[in-house]
Amino acid sequence: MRQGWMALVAVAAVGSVGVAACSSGGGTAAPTAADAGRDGGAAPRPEAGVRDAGPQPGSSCALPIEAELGASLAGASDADGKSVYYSVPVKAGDFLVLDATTAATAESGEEIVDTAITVFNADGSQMLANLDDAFPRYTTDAELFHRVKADGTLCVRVTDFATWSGEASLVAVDPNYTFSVGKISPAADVVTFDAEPNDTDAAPQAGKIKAYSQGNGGSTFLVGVLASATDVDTFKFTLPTGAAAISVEVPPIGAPLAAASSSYGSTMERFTVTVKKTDGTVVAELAPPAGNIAKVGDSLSAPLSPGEYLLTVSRPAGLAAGANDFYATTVNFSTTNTAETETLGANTNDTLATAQNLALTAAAADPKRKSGYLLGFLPAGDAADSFQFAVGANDQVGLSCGAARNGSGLEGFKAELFVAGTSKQVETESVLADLSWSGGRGASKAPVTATAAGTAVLQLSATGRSARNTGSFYLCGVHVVSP
Ligand SMILES: [Ca+2]
Ligand SMILES: [Ca+2]
Ligand SMILES: [Ca+2]
Ligand SMILES: [Ca+2]
Repeated sequence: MRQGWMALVAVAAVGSVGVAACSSGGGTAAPTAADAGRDGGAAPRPEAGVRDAGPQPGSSCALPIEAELGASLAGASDADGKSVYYSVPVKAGDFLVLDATTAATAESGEEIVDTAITVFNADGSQMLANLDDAFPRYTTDAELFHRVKADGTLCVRVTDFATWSGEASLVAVDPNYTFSVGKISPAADVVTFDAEPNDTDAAPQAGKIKAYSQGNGGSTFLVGVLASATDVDTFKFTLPTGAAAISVEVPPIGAPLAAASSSYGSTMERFTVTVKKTDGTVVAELAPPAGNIAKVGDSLSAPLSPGEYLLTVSRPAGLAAGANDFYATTVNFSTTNTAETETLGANTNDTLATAQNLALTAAAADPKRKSGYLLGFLPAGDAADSFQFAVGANDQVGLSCGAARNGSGLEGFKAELFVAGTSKQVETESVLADLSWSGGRGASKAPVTATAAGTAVLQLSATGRSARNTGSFYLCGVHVVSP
């Protein structure tokens, strides 16, 4: 669940960080000496107070619109390829949230500008952070988190996605956005802010959970810095009543800084996240693959029983400490998929003949698309789990399954689809890519087409279990699309 800029910068009550209703920024910045000569050499400057075709405030890092921390400023990508530049005074250690929000919803399309944000040093010569959409992606709006390395001024560019990615851009029907920049407040009720010492399981930092406004569970926005080569940050949470799972996003906090690539600008490419019981038993862990840190799954997602848990953020194995190893992520405590009916040790769904029925529900927007979601466990001794559902002739069966990629200790997790008793497709989960059978981007295999109406069975199994990570869970979504 998205926390929102205001919630992240606001302290609980009176004395909150001032969020300027109307900033002094727009239109008041004067041309600086630094940009003299850039706009036509010897041409005379316009008279003070006269605006002509010369550079407008916001047109470059040399001529930015001033934005104080806490400011929200109206802007627009109202010319093809237009970017607007803002200057922001900052201090070392400031943890910033930068938003460019629009009227976009999860359903809206290209009629509303798709915003993107890039953070530079003051003169624009060095990129410090770069981002298209938020992580996870809710809409096309940009939401970027960045920890400031040194006192000074940042230059922040807001532009549209096409310009950001180096493509030709056309003005959207609604080109308007609000650019906001603020300091994340450790006192905000949605924020759990790294406060040392929190290095041991014996003395963790208490994490905050803000209850959802609807439904069971809650969330926190977790931010911190691994300040030394040995720093780890451990937080303690109690699973909220009615919640049954934890999810921790693993955004591209430190992806290489480059055009058309999203990165918060941390010197740590990704982080390892470990969930333990308070007795030290690891129940879930998502650790970036050695040598392929950026290929880690994009979130840990694990079922939990009621109780207290320790969540540790640490530096991926083999990664040297950097100068600004910060992290920023959303942690959700929520409900999860319907669990298999097999109880541990009963092994009632191990074969095709004993497959459990999987209920598929038609999508409200598209009755030809039906989906079912499941949570299962493959503890030692459980040979396989099987789930059956009906398919029609020429139905396409896609799926998205995760075990180790979601933080489970299962190894060699395998998905195999049978139609009318015949194996049609099989795939073993790789630690480097999601197991996803679809026609979409990032698919590991294409969907399976049923040649005739019949019963399909999805069978899941594993070849091994981690000695460290006791999680034996997996999650699957099954999607059947009729012609
Ligand atoms: Ca720390
Ligand atoms: Ca620590
Ligand atoms: Ca099972
Ligand atoms: Ca089973």
